[in-house]
Amino acid sequence: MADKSFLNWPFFEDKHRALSEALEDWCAQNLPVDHNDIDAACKSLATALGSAGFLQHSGASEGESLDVRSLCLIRETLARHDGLADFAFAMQGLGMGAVSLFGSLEQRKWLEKTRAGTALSAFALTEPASGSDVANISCSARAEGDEFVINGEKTWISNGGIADVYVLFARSEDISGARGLSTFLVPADTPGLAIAERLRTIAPHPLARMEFTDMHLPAASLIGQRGDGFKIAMSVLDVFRSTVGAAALGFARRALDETLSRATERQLFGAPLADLQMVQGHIAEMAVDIDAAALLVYRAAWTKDMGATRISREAAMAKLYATDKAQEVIDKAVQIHGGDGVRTGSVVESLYREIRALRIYEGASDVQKIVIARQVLGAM
Ligand code: COS
Repeated sequence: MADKSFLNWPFFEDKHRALSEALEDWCAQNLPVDHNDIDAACKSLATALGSAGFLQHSGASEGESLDVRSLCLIRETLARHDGLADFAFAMQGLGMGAVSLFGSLEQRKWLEKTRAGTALSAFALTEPASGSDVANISCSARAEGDEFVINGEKTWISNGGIADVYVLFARSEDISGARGLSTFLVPADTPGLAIAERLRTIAPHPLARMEFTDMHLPAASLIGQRGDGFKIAMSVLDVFRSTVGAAALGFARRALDETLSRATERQLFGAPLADLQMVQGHIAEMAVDIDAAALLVYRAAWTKDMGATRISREAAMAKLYATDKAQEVIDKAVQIHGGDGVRTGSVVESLYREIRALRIYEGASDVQKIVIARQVLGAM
């Protein structure tokens, strides 16, 4: 059973402890799911999380704000039980993040569906030539009368191919750099939108490369102001990067739980593994890394929930530290499991594959360092 003592930290309120308990019960009854057909699994996970009410936390209606501590707690808990469940929840939040933060009343109608689990959403930002360098986006949104005409490509789009609605970032202004981008809400059945390729990864999730050819969008598709696309993307990432750290934390906690069982049950040299000081050293380091990551994740979430407008530094620190340390924690778990640690289908083997992408998506570790350094230098 994972350590829950962190819930007594001053970052949390009773509603968070109640949420954690309810979700833990739900996970015990519903997870893990079969991963054979990941599209079907993600759809049914969204339906199940929606009907159980947990997806309500993935978005915010007009006048509400996202509770980042709840987002993080849910991701951490789901990730501890099943990475695909975490993914299904996370995408409803990230996909609709721009609508939660900046959407019009009409656009927010989609939120009712994504929060109920009856529609799936996706965040279409990355392009073949601009993953880390968002200001370099080249997908174009040409204004034509009261419409925008979209041409270009997006890649590594999570939920690509199964989403019902996409939030798309494209260049609407005739200027290069961050100020030329805008954000659009695009139903998946819009003519001109095509799923060009499904992408396979070491920990399979629904992912696609998409092409847009003369796709006409009404002006009402614009989320926020024209030219504000870069800032909208960064504001969404400020919220959701902490939650990536939370998912990493969930994976790391699971790796420690598995290690504790292994170390107490497995006999070596006539005694449990846990009697060996070198194993104890690993366990101590894993526990410290997990607590330090949790402090950074929930510090970032709490700071945002207390009303901070920008938490770039806190969110980047949380994501960088939690994902990098989770990788180390899981690697130690694999080592302590010996051959069973690399046996296909074992829990730690799947965690080992699952954690890797978190150090890349929503801003690679290297990008988080750039964000942190700029904030620290800027504060001088
Ligand atoms: N919230 C609001 N505004 C922000 C912001 C934030 N978090 N971050 C930057 N901005 C604003 C800046 O204040 C600046 O505004 P002004 O032009 O008014 O001064 C503008 O946006 C441009 O910012 P900056 O100069 O920092 O842009 P850069 O192109 O240098 O940004 C990084 C570089 C690397 C920080 C950025 O491109 C980034 O985060 N990349 C990673 C993206 C990512 O996560 N990709 C994965 C795809 S999603 S799976």
